[in-house]
Amino acid sequence: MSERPLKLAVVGHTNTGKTSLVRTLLRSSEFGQVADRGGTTRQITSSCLSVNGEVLVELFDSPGLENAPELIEALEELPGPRHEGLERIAHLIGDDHLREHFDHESRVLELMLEADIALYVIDAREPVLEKYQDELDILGQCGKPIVAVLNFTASPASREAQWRDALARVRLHSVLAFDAVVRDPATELRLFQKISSLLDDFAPVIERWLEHRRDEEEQRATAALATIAEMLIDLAAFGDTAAEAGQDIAWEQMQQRVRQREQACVDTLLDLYRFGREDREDDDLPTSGGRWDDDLFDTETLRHYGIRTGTWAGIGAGTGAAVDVGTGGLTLGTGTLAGAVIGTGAGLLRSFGRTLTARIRGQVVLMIDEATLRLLASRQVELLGALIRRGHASQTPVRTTGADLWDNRRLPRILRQARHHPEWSSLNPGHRGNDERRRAVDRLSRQLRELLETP
Ligand SMILES: Nc1nc2c(ncn2[C@@H]2O[C@H](COP(=O)(O)OP(=O)(O)O)[C@@H](O)[C@H]2O)c(=O)[nH]1
Ligand SMILES: [Mg+2]
Repeated sequence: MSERPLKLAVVGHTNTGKTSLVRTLLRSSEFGQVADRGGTTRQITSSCLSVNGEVLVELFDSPGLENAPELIEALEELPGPRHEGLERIAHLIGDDHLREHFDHESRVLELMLEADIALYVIDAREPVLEKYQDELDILGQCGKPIVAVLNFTASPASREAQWRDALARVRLHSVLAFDAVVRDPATELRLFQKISSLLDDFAPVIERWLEHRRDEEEQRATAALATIAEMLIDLAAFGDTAAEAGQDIAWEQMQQRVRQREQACVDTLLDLYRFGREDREDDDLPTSGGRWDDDLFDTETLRHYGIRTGTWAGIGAGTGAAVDVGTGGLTLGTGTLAGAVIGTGAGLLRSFGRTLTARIRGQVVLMIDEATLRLLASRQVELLGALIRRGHASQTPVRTTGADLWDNRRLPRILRQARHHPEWSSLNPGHRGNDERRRAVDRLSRQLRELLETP
């Protein structure tokens, strides 16, 4: 059994996705530089997979091997029997002149001698050229177990079969297709299982790491679902009162607070999944710079999500609901009426009435309508689903497919109940973070989890 961390070297040709793979394993888009052109990674850079401060795995990212054909010639010219590959490599590393000439390569070879195992990353779209076979030959001489990682296998140009065949010919049978930009827990598990099968001594270390990762993912998802549930409860229970004449301004201000509340939720989700703020511009997450391009209060946005908006007497959705406090009647005409309240207007009034000091005729209660709540829930749960599956090397935007989370069926009971509990919303003045609210958040979280898990 090994008492020290596993040293894992990531090697391969330039631009095959080595740094991307490390990012995905680390769950960090902050590691190294990823670029379309070659030679971005010039030095060996290391980082750790640790549990409670204890390092379990050391990851080493390396510069690409660029000059394998010449290197193999140089190795062959060195003195000594032909099968003594390891000695020749040690010789090359120790020779100042050769070292200087094969700068990148000798660093990689040194790393190979130090590491316990190497991941050889392949761009599967590339034909199996001789230079790659030379690379494999040299790496093979280092005497360390190697797992071949076929990247870009999702591409139509992938030549996965040819690569598998070529790898088998050099007796490399540990091969795995692993798209570095997609986070697929099952493939990641298989990768570690392969490593474990090649290194018995490190099996317990790897098992501990996998267990930690499972727990971490579970906790993260729980926290993320609670974040969404809290936002939804906050907004379902959010209400304001205004004089009828001033309701447009009041509604404008409310919309602003709703947008901010949603943005806070997006920020928390991105932080939880460690997509750094500075990366958002590049990552285009979930739209530009972590902001939704579509406005919450736009009917087009609702339509994109397949949320029916035409059910309320032809009044535009994405508006607030207005209930006349004095009469309990609904006010029409200014466009601030929405559906959810029609059925529950009287109840709403009662609950809000309690919080009102002045029951003046002509006063209205404004709330977020049901269509907007659906939209908020749908896009946050969709964002979460995308973040869970997103690799940290991903450079493309998250695309929302746009589907109402509840399929246009009724909102969950707990959200409808929240409408009558203004004290549950942290946006309302009389907010109390009581047990009832906590239970409501828990219940909604569980329901959201079911929706997240059913594809
Ligand atoms: N579509 C796709 N692009 C990838 C994948 N892995 C890496 N890339 C892209 O390929 C380029 C090179 O990746 P990088 O990690 O810098 O390669 P390295 O030179 O081997 O470290 C970057 O533009 C990455 O965004 C992948 O699995 N799928
Ligand atoms: Mg790199």
